[in-house]
Amino acid sequence: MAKLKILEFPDPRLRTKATPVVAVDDELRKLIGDMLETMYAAPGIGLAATQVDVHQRLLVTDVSVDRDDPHVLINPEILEKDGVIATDEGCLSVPGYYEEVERSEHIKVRFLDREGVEVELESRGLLAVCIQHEIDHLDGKLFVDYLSEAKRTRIRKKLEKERRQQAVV
Ligand code: GNR
Ligand code: NI
Repeated sequence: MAKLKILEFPDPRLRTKATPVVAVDDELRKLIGDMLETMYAAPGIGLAATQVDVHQRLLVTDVSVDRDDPHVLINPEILEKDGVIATDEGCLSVPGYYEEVERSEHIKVRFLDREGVEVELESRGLLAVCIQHEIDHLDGKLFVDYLSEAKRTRIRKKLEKERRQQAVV
């Protein structure tokens, strides 16, 4: 397995709309292993392929306290959503910033698992939030897009400045 590099806002590649996975094969399973390793090392509770510059509809998540309950969702589709939940969200592609975002509290999602078997999953709370956050990545959307333009610009400028300072060290 290998740890992958995570793209950071405002990298334009994060705005790519991912296309469906066409084959659940060993090459894809290698990518899944690398994404899980990258998510656990970060550490994060989810990671979308978009964040590692692979523009296919694939995400991984693990919201368990013990970090031993991974979910792999290939070509996810939200079938039903209801309720509202507000969560302080963070993102590995927007390091260091946490802001409240409202999403559906309960979702039903259909996807292929890592064996290519079609699965339906009902989730609520943090897992539902995380899956919605990751599907947004696959559509080129970031949690900062739900904030005011002023907040988004402030975050972008701070991250750009940090990156400039890293470049000269
Ligand atoms: O690690 C993460 N934490 C998190 C917290 C609240 C809502 C969503 C998330 S996802 C984030 C990892 C990430 O950036 N996934 O794309
Ligand atoms: Ni994210």
